[in-house]
Amino acid sequence: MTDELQTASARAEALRQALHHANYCYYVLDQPEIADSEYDRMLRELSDLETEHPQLVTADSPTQRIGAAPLAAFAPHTHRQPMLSLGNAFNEDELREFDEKVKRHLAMPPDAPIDYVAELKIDGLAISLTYEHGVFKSGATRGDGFTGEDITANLRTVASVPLRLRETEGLPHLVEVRGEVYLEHAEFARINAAREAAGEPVFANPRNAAAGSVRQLDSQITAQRKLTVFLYALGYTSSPVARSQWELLETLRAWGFRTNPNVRRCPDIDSVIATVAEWADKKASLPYDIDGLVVKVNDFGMQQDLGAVQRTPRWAIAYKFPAQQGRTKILDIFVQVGRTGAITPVALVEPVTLPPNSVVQRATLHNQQEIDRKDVRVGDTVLIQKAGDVIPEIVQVVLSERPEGTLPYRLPADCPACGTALVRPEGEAVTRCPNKKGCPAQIAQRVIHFVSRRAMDIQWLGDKHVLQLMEQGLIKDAGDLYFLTKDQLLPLERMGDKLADNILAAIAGSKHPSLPRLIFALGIRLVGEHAAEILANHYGSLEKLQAATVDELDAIHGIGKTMAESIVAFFGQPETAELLDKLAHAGVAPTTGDYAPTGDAFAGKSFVFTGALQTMTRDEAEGRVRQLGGRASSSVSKQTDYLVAGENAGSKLDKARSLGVQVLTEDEFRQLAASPPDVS
Ligand code: 0OX
Repeated sequence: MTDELQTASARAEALRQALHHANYCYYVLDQPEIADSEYDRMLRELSDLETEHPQLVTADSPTQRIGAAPLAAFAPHTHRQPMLSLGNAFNEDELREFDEKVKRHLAMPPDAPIDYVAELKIDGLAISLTYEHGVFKSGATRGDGFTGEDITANLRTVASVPLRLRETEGLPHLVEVRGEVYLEHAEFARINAAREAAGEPVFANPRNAAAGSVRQLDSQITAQRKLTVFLYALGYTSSPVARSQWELLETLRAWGFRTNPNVRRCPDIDSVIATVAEWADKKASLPYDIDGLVVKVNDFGMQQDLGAVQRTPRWAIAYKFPAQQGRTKILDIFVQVGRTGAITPVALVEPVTLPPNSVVQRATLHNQQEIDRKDVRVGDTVLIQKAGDVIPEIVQVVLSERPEGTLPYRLPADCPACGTALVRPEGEAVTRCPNKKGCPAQIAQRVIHFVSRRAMDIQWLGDKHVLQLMEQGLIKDAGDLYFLTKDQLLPLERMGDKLADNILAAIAGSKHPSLPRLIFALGIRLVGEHAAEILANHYGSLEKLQAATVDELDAIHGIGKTMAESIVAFFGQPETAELLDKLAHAGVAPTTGDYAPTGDAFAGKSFVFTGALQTMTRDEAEGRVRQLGGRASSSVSKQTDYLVAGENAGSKLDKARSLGVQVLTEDEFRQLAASPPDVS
């Protein structure tokens, strides 16, 4: 090893340790010790070192959380020790019965107290994490308890999954740790808002969203969702770890795992029942969903004696809260076509009031897989549930009340709006209408999206107007809006002289949106407002974005392969060219603002930024370079013209100096970018 490499290697290890510790303080202890900016700076320095010396990348490096290349399918993962499932108790009596059985089995007197641990039952997805010599090796779903799916790449992106355990005495060299991956309410709402904006079907509840996120073949998508984990059990261990559940939770915490703080040691079943009653009221104040409590016999010796029946332990039980459910009947099932062609089946039900006071008439059925899983049929009596402000969903069919002659429901083979054969790409849950160009439902939804407040914000023009304009053949895409005349508007229903004027003025007034709004308004599949912002910052103009390749887009932080492919496919469609042509002819052009190129003073010049900038983000600085016609690159080479060194610049600065690259301070860069000299 050269001296330089040795220094870099030591520095990388110091950075990894500091980052692991910062992560532990933030996610496990909930007591951050350093500022986010300091964390970002260290992560960037480590990433720079690894770019320069790829041999320094380790599996447990905090830089490895960003997501890997998409998979074709999940590999099976056999659990070293099967994952258990829980029996249920629905009321106090059933909890007491459980307590009595425990004592009978242990040959204890009926009035002897048992020491229990009561944990919240997190409504997420059960996972198993395997660590070898303290390093995260693999992560899997439960599957059938024996074999699950290998979701290592996805779990690696979850910030609260430790990539390396804290050094503690007695850490087994091989250990499986079990827990739950879930989404907090705020993140669930953010994901759904973004999906709605990007033309994707929304998730019905946080659990489905967590499952959909963790079972993603593209881990870069998982990385964009802030999933969280709580750990609560062990699978296989190469050496014994604890003598009780209480001790185990303490040990897991010491190893660096996040455990739920709302856990209580209950000296007898009365104390368990009091705890359960307490949480029935308090659960609404939690930032995540729980569907009950898990009650466990604390002592591992007793657990061993009690054993399990068909993978269901006798030493634990899930107490389930009564859900806010109602019974109703399915009157019909129809499908909605989204603007990206996604087909969502929706059940029309007999109106039913769910406590406290919401009347439900429709429930999402998600997709064909979900319909098959629950075997929902028209005519069925069903249990329907609405949690918080999420979309109501069908929990299960009451089979005993199924009338004769019902048939399994199958999504139509053809699009109800245009008759085109629907497709479902292998491995995907969503069925789509592929007729992007001609499907009136998709086109109408695209125009409605284009007009909407967060896109081009064309006021006065309602969804019903858009549908009428389409039906009458007055518009074929959003571009046609700019060529409408008052005479064409006046005959529409719910139209008047003043309204027609207002609409035309609103359309004309929308011609100069910001670039992110325009990109968002185009309705590219998977591109929501946030991605539109990133793309606008990166490319500075629609023309440059249009010319981007999949590899180039994929390399942008926050974009990812799947979105990159969707963007390139969008600009490759003839109907996109037609739309952009119409928009250009109508004079629709983004405001010059912060995005469009404003000069060519940096033309042909290549910039690299390193270290922490103080007065702007790296994105902003790189955006400014592009605005002036230059290129921003991430690694220093002989081709680099300028290296801009922020605070604590590391190895790139040394390299730039050794190659004779001109080094600028942040201040000098600002001056150059504000009034660029003649760069000849
Ligand atoms: C939860 C949860 C689930 C694991 C092995 C037998 C008992 N959803 O929060 N399961 C368990 O324990 C099972 N504990 C939990 N807290």
